[in-house]
Amino acid sequence: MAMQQLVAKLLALSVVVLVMMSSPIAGTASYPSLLQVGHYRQSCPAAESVVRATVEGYFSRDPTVTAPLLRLHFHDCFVRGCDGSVLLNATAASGPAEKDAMPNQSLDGFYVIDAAKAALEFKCPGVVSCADILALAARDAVSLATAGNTSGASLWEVPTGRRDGRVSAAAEAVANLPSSFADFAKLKKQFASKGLNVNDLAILSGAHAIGNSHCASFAKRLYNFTGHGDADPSLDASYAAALRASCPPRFDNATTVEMVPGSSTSFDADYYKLVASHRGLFHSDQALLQDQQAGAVVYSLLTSSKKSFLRRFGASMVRMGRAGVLTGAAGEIRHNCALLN
Ligand code: HEM
Ligand SMILES: *[C@@H]1O[C@H](CO)[C@@H](O)[C@H](O)[C@H]1NC(C)=O
Ligand SMILES: *[C@@H]1O[C@H](CO)[C@@H](O)[C@H](O)[C@H]1NC(C)=O
Ligand SMILES: *[C@@H]1O[C@H](CO)[C@@H](O)[C@H](O)[C@H]1NC(C)=O
Ligand SMILES: *[C@@H]1O[C@H](CO)[C@@H](O)[C@H](O)[C@H]1NC(C)=O
Ligand SMILES: CC(=O)N[C@H]1CO[C@H](CO)[C@@H](O)[C@@H]1O
Repeated sequence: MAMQQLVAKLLALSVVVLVMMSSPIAGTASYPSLLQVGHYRQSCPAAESVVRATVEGYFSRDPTVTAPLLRLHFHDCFVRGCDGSVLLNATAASGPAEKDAMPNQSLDGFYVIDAAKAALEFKCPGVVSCADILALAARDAVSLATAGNTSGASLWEVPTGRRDGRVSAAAEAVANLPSSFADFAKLKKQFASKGLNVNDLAILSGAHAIGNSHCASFAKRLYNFTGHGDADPSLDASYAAALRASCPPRFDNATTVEMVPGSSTSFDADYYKLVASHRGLFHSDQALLQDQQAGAVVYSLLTSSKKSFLRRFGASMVRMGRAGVLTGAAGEIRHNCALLN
């Protein structure tokens, strides 16, 4: 009898210990992980393959689709957490939405998310969140853009289970999205506020290996950096001259340049070669060299394998994807990513 009581007590105690171990510890900087890989395994087994097939369909016709999809997830996560708020349209009641804000001027790829959502609403209505579709589409698009990875393998696993937010405000996008003219200290602070460290900042900046930029995002560096008709001293002089040729003083608003000349649709670590040679397109890219730790990441990526860069990029993307997520009963699962239910 006494033995049985002891066993029962020990069992009860171990349950308590297990519960304590699995609950997030207050006061640590780590974010509670309520997302999990395979969240839709029971509720919508086709969720990931539908997103993948949708992205593949667009990618096979136009490989430039990767960059906007990757950037959309970033802009989603940095404003109110990864809650799909970047996808919401403004309404008379809400006022201007995130996508109406200046930093969002050049966002694209919404049609891919909408297509994936429509396919998923057909298969499993009301189950898969827009926020998760953004995270999955970013992963799939980057995987497809990895030259030499035609096997179609996914580069990293995406924890899912995000729910969609019900608020989207232009002013919050302006306040939370980093400026391309920011210095290191400001970038570090903005990333830290999303639970991301200096390593994440340096690795995620590698997203600028793909895509394009409008002249307006860096023209000040070429002509009037400090307001005295000067160029940004952190920009290589001959590269500045080449950029001035693409973006003359009265540039056309629609003109874009490749982030990485000649390689803007292939995802690799070439971006770091540019930064190391003072040819990062934005002041914020070049600002990585203002910090010893971030600079060390830049230099380490000049010699490390592409495989190792991709592994590190995936790990930082997973951390970014946890920022401020809504889970459990919070938020909703939108039926149309642009509209509240
Ligand atoms: C470190 C702070 C960052 C700043 C200041 C920044 C700023 C910018 C700016 C100004 C553009 C060009 C927009 C335009 O003029 O068309 C751009 C493009 C882009 N950004 Fe960033 N970004 C940052 C971090 C990131 C991160 C973390 C990601 C993703 C993980 C990302 C992904 C992209 C992509 C893929 C493009 C190209 C978009 C396209 O071609 O459509 N950026 N970024
Ligand atoms: C959201 O806004 C965009 C751009 O104005 C528009 O093309 C789209 O049809 C809108 N979506 C919905 C569901 O109203
Ligand atoms: C292709 O993707 C797999 C992950 O599924 C990765 O292990 C491999 O290194 C990638 N290949 C290249 C060349 O990047
Ligand atoms: C350069 O910047 C200064 C200060 O912001 C501004 O007054 C001046 O008009 C600018 N010059 C040009 C050519 O844009
Ligand atoms: C370019 O954009 C600026 C700022 O948004 C605007 O004031 C200007 O009218 C635009 N120029 C053209 C030619 O569209
Ligand atoms: C994609 C999108 O909605 N872009 C908008 C970003 O904000 C500017 C205004 O600052 C709008 O003109 C764009 O339509």
